[in-house]
Amino acid sequence: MAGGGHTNGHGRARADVKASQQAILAASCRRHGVEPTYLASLLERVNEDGYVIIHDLLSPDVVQRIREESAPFLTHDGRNEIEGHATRRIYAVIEKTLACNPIVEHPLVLALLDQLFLPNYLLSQLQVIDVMPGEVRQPLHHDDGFYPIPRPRKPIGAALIWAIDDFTADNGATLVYPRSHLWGAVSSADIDVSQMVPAVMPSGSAVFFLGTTWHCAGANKTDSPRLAATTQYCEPWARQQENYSLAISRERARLCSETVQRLLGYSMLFPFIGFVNGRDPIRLLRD
Ligand SMILES: O=C(O)CCC(=O)C(=O)O
Repeated sequence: MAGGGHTNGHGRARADVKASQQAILAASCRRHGVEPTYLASLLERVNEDGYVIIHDLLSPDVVQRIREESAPFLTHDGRNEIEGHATRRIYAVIEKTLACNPIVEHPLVLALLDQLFLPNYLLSQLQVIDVMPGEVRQPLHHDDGFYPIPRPRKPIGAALIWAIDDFTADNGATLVYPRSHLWGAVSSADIDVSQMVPAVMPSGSAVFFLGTTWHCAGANKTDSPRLAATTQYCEPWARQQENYSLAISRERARLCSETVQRLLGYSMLFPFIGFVNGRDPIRLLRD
């Protein structure tokens, strides 16, 4: 009897978790205007493979604005292998241009993130990345590897690489290792790069992957640069990689939507993380 009761208790708990996940998905789809079965199919791919490629996310206008407004800042090659000695990057992007804001707060991305992280998850990084001709493959990594919490575990963040140029197998398309989000601790030297999949996709698409998914930028063997942007997000209890309270001025943050403001850090994980003077920091932008 006791055993049966225990089993039923577990069954009920599982059913409650599933019902609550479905409620979160339905509410998030309503809020962001996303079709629930489409979102569920993307989420299934992410949970299975650790990543999904999503086509047709950006209009040509948004792509063109990112390209034009980034160009003046793409002047310096990287300082190490991870930045890429033949790769140019823009940090603190929002201080320089608002052209990338539509990708930071893309409704489909927010709907996906709502399923993975606690409310008021944060933007951890926003970069524009231009992989120049001749660049070699970036070292393999997973994006939440700098949080000192052993694997296997749930991801602490998730990222997208947005194709501004078409991504091809030859021009440096991001390489992703399917199902590597499930791995425990491994050394990058033991990973078989030949099993990695290039995120081949047209301009305006993005590859979405978990912070636990191993990946890297591919080598650019062509004569043209490969322009991309990346948005990375983290749980609201984790420290953001870019220190936005110092990198983005309050005047600049005031030019952003409330969604982007909250993603930058003008938000709280209620009741105790992120407050300013005991209150929600979004008030700082309204005073
Ligand atoms: O540019 C890419 O395709 C990947 C970049 C990346 O993973 C990184 O810089 O951490």
